[in-house]
Amino acid sequence: MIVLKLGGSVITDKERAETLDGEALDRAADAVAAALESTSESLAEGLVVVHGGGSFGHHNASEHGVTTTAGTRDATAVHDVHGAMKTLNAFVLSRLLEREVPAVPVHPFSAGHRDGEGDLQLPTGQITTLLEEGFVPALHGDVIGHAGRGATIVSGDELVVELATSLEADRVGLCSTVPGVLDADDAVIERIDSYAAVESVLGGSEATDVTGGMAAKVRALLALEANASIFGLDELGGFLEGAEPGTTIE
Ligand code: IP8
Repeated sequence: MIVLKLGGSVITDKERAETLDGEALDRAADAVAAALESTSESLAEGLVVVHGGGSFGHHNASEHGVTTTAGTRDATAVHDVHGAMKTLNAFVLSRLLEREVPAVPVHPFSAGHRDGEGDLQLPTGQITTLLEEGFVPALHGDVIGHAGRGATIVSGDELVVELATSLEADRVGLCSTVPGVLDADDAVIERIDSYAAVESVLGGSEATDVTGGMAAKVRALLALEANASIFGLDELGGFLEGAEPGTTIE
């Protein structure tokens, strides 16, 4: 099965709070619908969609001072962040449903938590059941209960890594605003099999913040069993049909 992340910056207008990039979301939904219709082999065991926040969720989180590590015990803050992400999730679901993609919501806030070590605990029984029953579960970056800290943020990238591991994904795709991981000359690096090989272009080892940029993504994806691809929206259809566009992280 495939775990696909739609980057928040791809499907929203990052310049304006809580504004969708409707055209980009339509293109993404078209690609997903077409790939499911073509009964592509790599989708035979199903598809899980995860999306980020973009102009939804992030500004609410920063207004309330909530990050992946700084928690809140203010219920209003939780409602604000979760509410914004549910609004975006509803947009994503409706665009998929319009194209007869059987997408259904799974909200991380209600599905998981962080333990006292800060590690994400995300039971996946409901997701595997939904997959087996032919649905396309759609998760999103969210606020989540955090033992000892109230509630913190879980990013879409973190969910992708967790789901790819627990669901034993065959392939992982990150649809991004860039066509892949870029080298110093802005050319797409086709394959990455070790962090050391790309450290000079991606930055030093401090760059481990889970929501922070390409360096953190690459490090997390290198740790996965499955190959992961980072590519732009133009390549989403190809990826879902089995191609390895953009950068492949082995
Ligand atoms: O955009 C975080 O998800 P991301 C969403 O994947 C928030 O980092 C801030 C609730």
